[in-house]
Amino acid sequence: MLPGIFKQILKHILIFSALGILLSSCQKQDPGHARFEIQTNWKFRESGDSIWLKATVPGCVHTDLLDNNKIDDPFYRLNEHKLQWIDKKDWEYTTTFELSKKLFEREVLELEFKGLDTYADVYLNDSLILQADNMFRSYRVNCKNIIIEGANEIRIQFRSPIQVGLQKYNSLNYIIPVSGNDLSEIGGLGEKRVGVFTRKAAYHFGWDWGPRLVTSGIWRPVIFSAWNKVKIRDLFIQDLKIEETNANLLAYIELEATEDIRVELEIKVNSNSAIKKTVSLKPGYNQLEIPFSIKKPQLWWPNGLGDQKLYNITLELNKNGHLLHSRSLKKGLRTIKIVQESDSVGRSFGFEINGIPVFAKGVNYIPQDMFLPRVDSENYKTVIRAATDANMNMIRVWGGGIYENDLFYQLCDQYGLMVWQDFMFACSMYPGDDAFLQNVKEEAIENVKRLRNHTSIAIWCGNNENLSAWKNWGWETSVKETYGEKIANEIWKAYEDVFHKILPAAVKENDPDKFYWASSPSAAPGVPENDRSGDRHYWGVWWGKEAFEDFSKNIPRFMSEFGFQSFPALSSVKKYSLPEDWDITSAVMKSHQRSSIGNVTIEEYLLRDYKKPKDFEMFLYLGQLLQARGIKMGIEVQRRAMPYCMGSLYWQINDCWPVASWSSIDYYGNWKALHYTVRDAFENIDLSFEIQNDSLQIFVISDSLKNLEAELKLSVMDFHGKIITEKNQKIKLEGNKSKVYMKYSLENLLQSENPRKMLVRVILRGNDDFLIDTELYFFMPPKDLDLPQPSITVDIQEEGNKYYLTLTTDALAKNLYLQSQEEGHFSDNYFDLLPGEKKIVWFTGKGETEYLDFKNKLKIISLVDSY
Ligand code: BMA
Repeated sequence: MLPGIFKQILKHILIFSALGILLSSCQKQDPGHARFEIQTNWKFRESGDSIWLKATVPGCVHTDLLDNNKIDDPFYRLNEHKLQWIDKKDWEYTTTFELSKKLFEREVLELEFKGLDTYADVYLNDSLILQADNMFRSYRVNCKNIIIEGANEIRIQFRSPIQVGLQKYNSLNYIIPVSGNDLSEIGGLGEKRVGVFTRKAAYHFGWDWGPRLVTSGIWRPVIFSAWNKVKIRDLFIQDLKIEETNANLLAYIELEATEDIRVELEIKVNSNSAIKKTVSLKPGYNQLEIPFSIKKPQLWWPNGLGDQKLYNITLELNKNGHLLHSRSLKKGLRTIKIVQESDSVGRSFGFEINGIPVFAKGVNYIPQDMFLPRVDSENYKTVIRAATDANMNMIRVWGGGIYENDLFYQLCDQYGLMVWQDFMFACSMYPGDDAFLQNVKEEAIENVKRLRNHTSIAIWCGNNENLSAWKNWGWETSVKETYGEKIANEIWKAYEDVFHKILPAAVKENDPDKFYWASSPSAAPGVPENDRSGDRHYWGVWWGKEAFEDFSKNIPRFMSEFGFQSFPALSSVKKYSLPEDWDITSAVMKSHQRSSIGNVTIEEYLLRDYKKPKDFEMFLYLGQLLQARGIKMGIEVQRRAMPYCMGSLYWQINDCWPVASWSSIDYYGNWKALHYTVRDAFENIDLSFEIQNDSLQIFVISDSLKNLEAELKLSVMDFHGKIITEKNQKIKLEGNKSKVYMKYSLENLLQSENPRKMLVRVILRGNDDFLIDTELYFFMPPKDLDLPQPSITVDIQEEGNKYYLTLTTDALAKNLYLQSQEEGHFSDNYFDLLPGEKKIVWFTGKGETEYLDFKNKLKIISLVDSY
């Protein structure tokens, strides 16, 4: 990521020019409507201070303090711990903006606060116009009577979410159970976990991959609008029936008018008129339902199964040939169904798109930064592209973060990533008083309405692990023991009110075709997880210290979480630490590790499969290989088990600060070994091995919808490429299926050779000789392999901002690891290279790189160099 200050400048330039385009197009088209973002002249101070400092809006207190050199980088070394005073204070933001006579004379003048974090009293020209208390909601205020022509002042007072939380915490005569992810001790609050009282991103209070940095601020834009006559408040396109010949759609339109008015309404699809009619509007809110259709629709498919066709749909309101207001959106056409069928075991759980059962391949997603406003469009593109580049078709927006920005979902629509969308509740029980429930209801309705047009939204889910915590982690029992049945019932009632009433109603009323699932994981609403029905989070690997091989004993109907940690590579570790910190027991490394069992667990698993690394850098390298090895096993076990299991979402794709975590991409956007491995494990047609009764079973898992004529070629060879045995077989590869196509006893394959020195290579080719996949099997875990020291050669060609590397070796180079001193991305890394093979990898630099510099500083090692 760019350093904060540069990013802010760049962002302003971009937003400014985007705004310019927006305003000029608005002026041409909708002369009655004007809209601008109030972005300039913002100042902030701690409440009561006399000095105002320059502020960035959207932004937050921590980044403003950082930009004013009042604090050090919160992510560096142990700085987080020194910054805990910030969340105990109240903060104030202010700006002035000019209103021209022309705008002032419009009939309706409004201010919209897209995101206030969190307890905010908003004053316009010294009048209190809003009291906000939910970061996930936006607030619109009609300010016609308060706003003036000329200079106007906005002032926003943010109350400390910690102080408000403490008041709420202390006012209850029992403690609401909350997981230890709320890092109250770091915040100096001891056991008082106050995060649940505030509708604010839970991860701000700490998580087992995140720091505790409870910020405040204006995190999304402040918009001023002035308009006359009529405004489109909402447009929702509901699918009525999508068939090959026709898509029947229904436009739900919400309009606000200032007078009795007849307008000509037109819906256009890709600029062509789909329907036109004249409607009469009354002053105030008007709701219309207008059916229309698209002939011979081109369908939208998830990544890997087809194109992501999106239609531009525009609603225009005209009067006597003049455009009054318009709104556009992009929409894909597809059917989506969650299939839950009872069978001899339990009840299935899987997604069906356009009538086809689709195995969900994907990942869990957390917010990309502790300080949300600095996540820019490049960061969004990087993470969504990384997901689809790794052959994923689903991403889960996890409930301890935020309902993401529109851009996130636009990219998911565009790239074919289905979204499993949690509501923002995680690992806690919550208050159930009327004000809290009402707040949640408004939040749910607003976010469902904001996101429902996105083709990518595949499922709404009430919460993350709240049900498991209550029923399976002993919370219900301990509340009953401590406070009695009555309090336990009260807490459970709050659960039922939110997850079994308010949220499903918000989905049913506003996004009626979408499926609502009360909790992830669960077997059914109110029924905790198991392997027979519903979705599951399996944490026996990692938390239970179970072997990676145990993934095969824990196959659910849909795996929505499982994971294993690693550290980022040394180049990333260097950015937040000093050489003296490079030891997993150092204070800095322990602080950038938030899992209570963290570093020792990595070490313990590592020594099960790998030899002891010779130094810290090699520990980081092996740790990444270990993570990749484990998660690959999990993914492949789950894919092989289709259609019993119909989804595999590992935990987690990204980080919100530099840390050791379960992520496959580190905070700086660098792929760990896991992300490269996931790309292979999620391939549409994937070779996969399973040992059963001392036999090697060769599966091909195909997500392709077509059957194929193909050929399997198996070779047993030593690490110098000498082939011992070869077996070929022509196969009819069945589409959308996982099946064993070859099976040999290990004895038969090995003959009497030494298993430490042998491997099996299987190649899958299409009939036209087209290479589909290659997979290697080793008879022993990496620590027991008798690896030769390979001599690796590399030829480097420069082309534009890329370097093409051609790699060869004289003996097996296991987990060949390319490192550049320059920031950039290798197209492949951590792969096994066999003698006789030629591997081409390209490096795309983030900045300018000199050829000689790149060449001289390129470092290549392999597993044998790590101990
Ligand atoms: C699951 C997630 C997160 C957590 C992760 C790793 O419980 O839902 O809450 O970070 O496991 O422990």
